[in-house]
Amino acid sequence: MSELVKLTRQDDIAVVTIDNPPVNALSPGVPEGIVASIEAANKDPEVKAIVVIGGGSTFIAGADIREFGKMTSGEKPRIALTPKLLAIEDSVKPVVMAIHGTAFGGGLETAMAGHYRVIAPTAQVGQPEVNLGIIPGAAGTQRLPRLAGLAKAVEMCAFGAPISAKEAVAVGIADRMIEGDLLTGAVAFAKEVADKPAPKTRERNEKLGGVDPAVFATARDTAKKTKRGQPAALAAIDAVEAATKMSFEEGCAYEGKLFNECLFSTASKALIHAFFGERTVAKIPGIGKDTPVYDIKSAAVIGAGTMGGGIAMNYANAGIPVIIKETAQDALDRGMAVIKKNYANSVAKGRFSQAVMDQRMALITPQLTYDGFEKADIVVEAVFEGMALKKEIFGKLDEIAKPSCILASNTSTLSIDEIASATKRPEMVIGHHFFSPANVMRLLEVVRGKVTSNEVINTSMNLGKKLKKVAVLAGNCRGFIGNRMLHPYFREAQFLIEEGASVEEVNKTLFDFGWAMGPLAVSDLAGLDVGWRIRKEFRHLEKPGVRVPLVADMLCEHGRFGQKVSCGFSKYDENRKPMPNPETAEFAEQVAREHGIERRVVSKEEILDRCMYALINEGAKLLDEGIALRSVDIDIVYLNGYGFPAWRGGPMFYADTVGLAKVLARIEEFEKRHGSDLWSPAPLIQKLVAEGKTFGDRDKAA
Ligand code: T1G
Repeated sequence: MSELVKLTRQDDIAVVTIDNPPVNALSPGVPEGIVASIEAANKDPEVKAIVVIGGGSTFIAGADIREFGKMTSGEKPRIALTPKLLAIEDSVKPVVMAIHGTAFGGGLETAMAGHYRVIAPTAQVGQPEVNLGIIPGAAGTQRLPRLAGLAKAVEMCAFGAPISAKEAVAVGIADRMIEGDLLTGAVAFAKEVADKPAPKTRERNEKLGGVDPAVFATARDTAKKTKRGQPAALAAIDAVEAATKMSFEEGCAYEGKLFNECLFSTASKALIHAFFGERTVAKIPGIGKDTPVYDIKSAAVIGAGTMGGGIAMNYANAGIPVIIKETAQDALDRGMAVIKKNYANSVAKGRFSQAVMDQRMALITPQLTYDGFEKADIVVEAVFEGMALKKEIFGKLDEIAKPSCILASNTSTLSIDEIASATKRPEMVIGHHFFSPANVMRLLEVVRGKVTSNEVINTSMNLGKKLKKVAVLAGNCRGFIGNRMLHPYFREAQFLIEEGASVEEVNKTLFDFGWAMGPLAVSDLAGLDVGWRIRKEFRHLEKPGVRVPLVADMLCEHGRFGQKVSCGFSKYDENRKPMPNPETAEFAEQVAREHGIERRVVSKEEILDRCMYALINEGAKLLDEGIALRSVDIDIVYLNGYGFPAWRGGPMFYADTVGLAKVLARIEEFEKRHGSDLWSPAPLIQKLVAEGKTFGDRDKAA
């Protein structure tokens, strides 16, 4: 019997316990151990029925995702799970699957191969494979519709969201909810069914008939809109639909074919990179589980503007009482009104109840004074992007906050070290850069200053998880990781319109690539005046004689600040639908005329490469400087903060898929044409190309 699966007995019930921490993944040895245990139980005359349960905090969370890389690299052949699940289903003695925590992917498929399923009230079940760019590969698309019906199966397999225990019972996946101890309840249930026939899910076809074909058509339309660039969602719909047309065996073979096609797709490799990336970024070299963390039980936010309000909501959502301070009553009222409206929208959409909203609102204390700040475990400053104001505030906090209070700034560009210099405790100062809307966007850029302590960094990374954010550690430089890389990306987008591309061509090219929005559309949404103000603040840092984009400044000088005034690079109608803005084209032609820039037809390929390679090149410089720890950190920043398509894996992963040699050659071409002040290749790219390595290889070696 494998170490990963244990077989015990409770009276005449065999208990098979999976013990493969942390999530009981179906690693090699686990499926084999389950089948061997069930076979042994069937041979034991004293055994009447069998319970399968997960050890630790969860049932099976799926196949072992780490094995996929070995399969796609040819290191290991794919070991099909389906035959093992058939062996479970063919058990003569009834098999009861006892589910707690999560039964995801291969975990739910294993549960459905059992004859009965009982479930703990807080458990979740799901087929989240599409989030990894694949589809269920162990008959999930064939057994799930037989238990839950076709519509529910399509929804779960094509869109990947888990369902609650209550819903699992309601739709027929689970047979009973077990309140109290799950094993006790499962053994009692097994005794009840011991003498009953063991119903095989694969033979339960009653829910496969009479389905409205619109179920599949509607799902395909939704998938085309919401799962752009991700073929797995459509493949999952095809596989579930096959259950209505093919036998179980034929359906499984068809599912297997689609599974393989998806598994070897770049989209799947990218999404699996993102899955593990989100876990890797939490690991900071030199800061381990033994590094102390401060206990954050209360918070205070300075500024009730768009960012301050969203940040306060994150704390309230996590159950942490939070003060929100403003300088004027009207500003405070406006901020609180936005918070209230945001919560009311969530209640209206059924995300949570009015009672939950009231609880969260009650945790937010609006005020105009610093009263209570002396008790706060963390203060987050979210005021206007001006160094003088921030230093004044941190100087004040230095006087009133308790010694163990973490002093965080939500600045998106300013130096954390300079802000910290306004205090006598710079080791307690750190950047907590949230992304707008802060209560929605998952990314939290945690910016360490030169002397920020490991305890403060570790606390911030853990706090990120508590606030349901993906925290990524960045070094202190202008724009940290995300905004620093965005600068050359936006620069090239603007240069391209000066050289002859239209705003629409630039936006569409990057949108088609997969970005949520094109660069000039993002600038219009964020407000051109934000960048204009920062450019004016840093004008003195610009190197004389080096080309800078000029159209945005001209638009701002004419008050064309973007969507908020219905006019920026593009014009916007009352429904915010973009239309060409002739002024932008005029300003671009004027800039070209005045600066001797040749106007020409610019290819889609050049638009994409100029924008993407500018981003990637800057990313490589960040890695060289240690501002970003790993290339995957950069990828996770862009996937969770900048609308970069997850199925492309992130800018650095994308560069590896293109091939660094090709990327370098193109950068060198641009350097020749546009000069090394703008396009000097990052030494890291040159080094990796010389060594025949990738960014991924560098991460593995880190
Ligand atoms: N395989 C391998 N490692 C896994 C894993 C998995 N399925 N799930 C989690 N881990 C690792 C993770 O990398 C981390 O490692 C640690 O476990 C804790 O995870 C045949 C083909 C279950 C909700 O997609 O959604 O089945 O960083 O930090 O926040 O049809 O993990 O500590 O080294 O996320 O408590 C389908 C994936 C697979 C579920 C727990 N299953 N996992 O969340 O912990 S495909 C999934 C999760 C499949 C079949 C197909 C979450 C979780 P480390 P964690 P958590």
